[in-house]
Amino acid sequence: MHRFLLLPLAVLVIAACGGGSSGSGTAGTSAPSATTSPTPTAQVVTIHETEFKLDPALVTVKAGTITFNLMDDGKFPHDLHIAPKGTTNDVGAAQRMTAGGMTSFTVTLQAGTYDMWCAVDSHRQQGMQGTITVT
Ligand SMILES: [Cu+2]
Repeated sequence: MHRFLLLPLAVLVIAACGGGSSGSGTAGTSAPSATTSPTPTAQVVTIHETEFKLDPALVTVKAGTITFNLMDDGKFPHDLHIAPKGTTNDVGAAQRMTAGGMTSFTVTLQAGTYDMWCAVDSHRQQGMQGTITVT
């Protein structure tokens, strides 16, 4: 009965050097300017917002970079959000406008169907929503 147990001592020295990786915060950089494929034409979509609808409510564009020009033709503040259909995962959003104001934002969309809506108060439920079809 010669139990001979060797217990190798594994000494793990974990040198944790702090700092270094500072996680970049939320989205903020909206300039993926490294695309080499030439964009044929810059697409611009103008949407008029009133109480309570988007005009036009149906937009069709080609995949790529699209600039949305928004005009608040109503009496209330309005904005615009874009997300893949059925979700609220914004891929683009505009600042809130005041009555009579305008704003614009640029978004890159892949082929698919997207919802767009005004996120002010319950404007979406009141009709300020539409569909973007990207081909
Ligand atoms: Cu609105």
